[in-house]
Amino acid sequence: MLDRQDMPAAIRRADYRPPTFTVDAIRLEFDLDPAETIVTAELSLRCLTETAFPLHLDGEDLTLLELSLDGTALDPAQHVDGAGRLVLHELPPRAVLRTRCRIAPEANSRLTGLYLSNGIFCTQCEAQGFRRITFFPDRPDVLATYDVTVRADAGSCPVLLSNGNCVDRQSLPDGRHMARWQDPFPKPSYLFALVAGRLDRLADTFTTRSGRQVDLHLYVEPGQAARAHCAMAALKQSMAWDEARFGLEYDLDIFNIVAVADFNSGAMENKSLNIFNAKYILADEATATDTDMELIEGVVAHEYFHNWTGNRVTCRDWFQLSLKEGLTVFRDQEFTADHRSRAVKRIRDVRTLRARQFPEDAGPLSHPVRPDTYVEINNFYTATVYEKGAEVIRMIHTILGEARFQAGMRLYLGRHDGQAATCEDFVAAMEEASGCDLVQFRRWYSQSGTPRVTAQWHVEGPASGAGPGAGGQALPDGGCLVLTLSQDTPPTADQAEKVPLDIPIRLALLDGEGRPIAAWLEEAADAAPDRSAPGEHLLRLTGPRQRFRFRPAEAQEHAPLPSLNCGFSAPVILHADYGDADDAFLMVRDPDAVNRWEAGQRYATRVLLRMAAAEDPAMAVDGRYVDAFGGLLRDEAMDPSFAAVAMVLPEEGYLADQMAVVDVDGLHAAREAMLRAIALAHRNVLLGMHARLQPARPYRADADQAALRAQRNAALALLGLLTEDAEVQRLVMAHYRDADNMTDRLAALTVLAHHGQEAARNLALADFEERYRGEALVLDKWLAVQAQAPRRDALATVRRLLDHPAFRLSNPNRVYALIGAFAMRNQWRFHAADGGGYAFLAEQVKKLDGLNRQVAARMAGAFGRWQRYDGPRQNLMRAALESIRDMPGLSRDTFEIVNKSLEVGK
Ligand code: B3K
Ligand code: ZN
Repeated sequence: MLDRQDMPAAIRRADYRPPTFTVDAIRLEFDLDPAETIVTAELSLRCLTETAFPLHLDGEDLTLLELSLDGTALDPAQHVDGAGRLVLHELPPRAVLRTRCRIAPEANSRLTGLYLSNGIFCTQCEAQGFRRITFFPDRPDVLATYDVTVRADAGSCPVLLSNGNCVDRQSLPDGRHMARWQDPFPKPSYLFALVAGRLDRLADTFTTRSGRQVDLHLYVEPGQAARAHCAMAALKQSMAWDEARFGLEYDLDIFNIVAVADFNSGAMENKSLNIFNAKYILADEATATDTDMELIEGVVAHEYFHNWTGNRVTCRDWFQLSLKEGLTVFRDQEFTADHRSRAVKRIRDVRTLRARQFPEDAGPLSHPVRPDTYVEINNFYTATVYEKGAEVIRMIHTILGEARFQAGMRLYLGRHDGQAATCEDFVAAMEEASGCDLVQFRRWYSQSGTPRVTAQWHVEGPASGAGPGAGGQALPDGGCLVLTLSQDTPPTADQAEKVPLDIPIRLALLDGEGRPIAAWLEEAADAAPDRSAPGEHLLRLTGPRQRFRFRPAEAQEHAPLPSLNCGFSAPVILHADYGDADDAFLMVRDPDAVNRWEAGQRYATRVLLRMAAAEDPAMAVDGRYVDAFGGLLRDEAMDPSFAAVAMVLPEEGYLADQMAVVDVDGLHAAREAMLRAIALAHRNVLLGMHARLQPARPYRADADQAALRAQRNAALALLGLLTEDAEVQRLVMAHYRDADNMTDRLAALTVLAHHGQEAARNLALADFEERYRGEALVLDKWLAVQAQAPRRDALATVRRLLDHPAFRLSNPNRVYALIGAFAMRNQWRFHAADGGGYAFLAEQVKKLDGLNRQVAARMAGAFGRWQRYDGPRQNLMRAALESIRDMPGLSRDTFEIVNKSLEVGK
């Protein structure tokens, strides 16, 4: 166990100080070799202060071979401190520092700094990887120009890449060669990149609206170029969209993307040399699903959009991470919404937010969008910084409207181009350009936790005063609907006191047919109606409790039903006065598609929680819900992509979040029973849907065909529950066998692996394994399907698969596919009462920590919700967490996650 004094120290936002030295330019030379790479760096240093400070340069796992200052050699041993930093005491106002270091890329299993992936040299420097390459002030507010020379063996590394433009390329003696790259844009060290290896290239060009021709090069492992077309198309689409919607053009003549097999996250936006996890580049119909392709489009767009939001304007310090990440997620969400179904994209994002961010905010790792403190910054690439950060930007967009938001963007980017900025700089620009007051709104950046908004409404007649709830009685001429909204944010692990936020709530009042009625808001000062669709209102809830009085233009036969938080305009938990009948109505009639989906989810959640609480959930199926679901299924006019999401019941993890103490087995039994009841009751409708929605052949990846496949596969997933129905089971097998694309094949494999009879299940799993032997990314799907199976033997299967040749603990994708899918997406088995799942995860986290601490820390996060379970499970999880915390030599990354999880239990 760590002694108190050895505990890693927390870094605080309040302690930020500007740098005392900056680096105007850096020249780097790499002599690449897997075991011993030599890195020579020449830093043009400039002192930024009047008083003399010692210079501290970050360094980690570097062997300093030579050191000189303005041409005078210094003794390396005298200048490296116990923490691995390079320290120089007396420096002139300007100086040139030269270092020569040795590093070992092939020994770098942490996948940060310079490392090897399948023999390809590549880098990952965000957040603090550059210090593992050379000594440098490795902080984002030091911006330098980079001049990089790469020398390597020409046979094993024919491709040599770095940021910016290639200015020289030459052969060298001994079978080596070199390339020199210069990046004219000053950048922080985290955006540096280098790639060298044997790679195939897919080339294309894009002409910007001002006529600049940009060479687009996509590099992949040999033989994979045919699978890069989807990513290339996405890149060109992103470049065009950023010009059209944000007026932002690309700024260099070349844009490179490299896909590598070993990568901790999804991708990295290094200036003009994006490096990607191959999972987010390689796709064709035979190996990738429609969802994979949509994800690829989104990630390619996200990294490209960083060129302005992140690279041209970067972050002052890592506490400002959401400045680039929240904003860029918002931009990529809008890109997808503009190209596919806006409503379905929004629904997916809401689902992700609820599945990942709300629990984070309610658990031991809760932190604001702009955190105040961290131990290891890599633990803060979180759903809060990314997804909630994007929600904060979206709310600004909702309040300002598109035109004023874009004016704010122009001001922000124009004012801070080439600088390292803060979240405050962003909000100030938005406020200034729009004239909107965002003073209270800023609290979204500093306050953690998910606000709860409670809504109540009643009708008031012209003379009679308050009437009963809006339960069907008429709303006479001169009457009004009174809506009361209140907010509160429960205390979180990191913050006890909460204050009211500025919450934008879009809403409409619906008549008995589900049509928005025209009404005006009496306290108009609270409204900002210019952004609203006809019949829609935008309220700003700023106090703990506010009343809004709506006067309809005409008398109404029925009291209007409010459709609240349309489009999920604010990331809050809504408690409203809806009953089953209201939701049954809204789930088919609400004109706001997000709220139509929401009503269905809310209804299902209520029903499933009631069932879980029953003695035998299977006997407690609510027939009215099953009927309402049938109404959805029979609506053939419904957009298939919407139908596909509406046909999915809330996940067990989400249902668990709604319970005071999670009932693992009750929830699982309730959900399975409901799925089966729906399948049984609507078998023939589902079969008809499956037959009707077969997309025309040949396969096309486009959104229209993808939507048909999605709905058809949603029908298949329900039918798959009917294990005793021979006709249905034959259909599932045929669906698997006849699939001409991965979307359909994987959908059928999932049904068979999760619910199929033993023989069919084994047959399909063996066929899939054989068919995709050697296709690592495809076999990840095979691993994940088995890890997520709602089967009693899931853990035994996962343990067995650890020894399968397709699995490798050193590759993050494999770990996420097998261990991550089990711990995070199989609630029923991970939380099995015997604690086997917990012991397994603790074991794996301990093994991973020595290999790749970022991945280990991420896996340890699965214990984060431990306090929400019953006593025996809590004890088992606490013991697992303690066993990790007490492991000698535990990394700071994993320590922070585990320690915070345990602290909150005290
Ligand atoms: N900025 C990178 C994430 C880096 C993760 C470092 N642990 C990718 C992205 O968000 O675009
Ligand atoms: Zn990003």
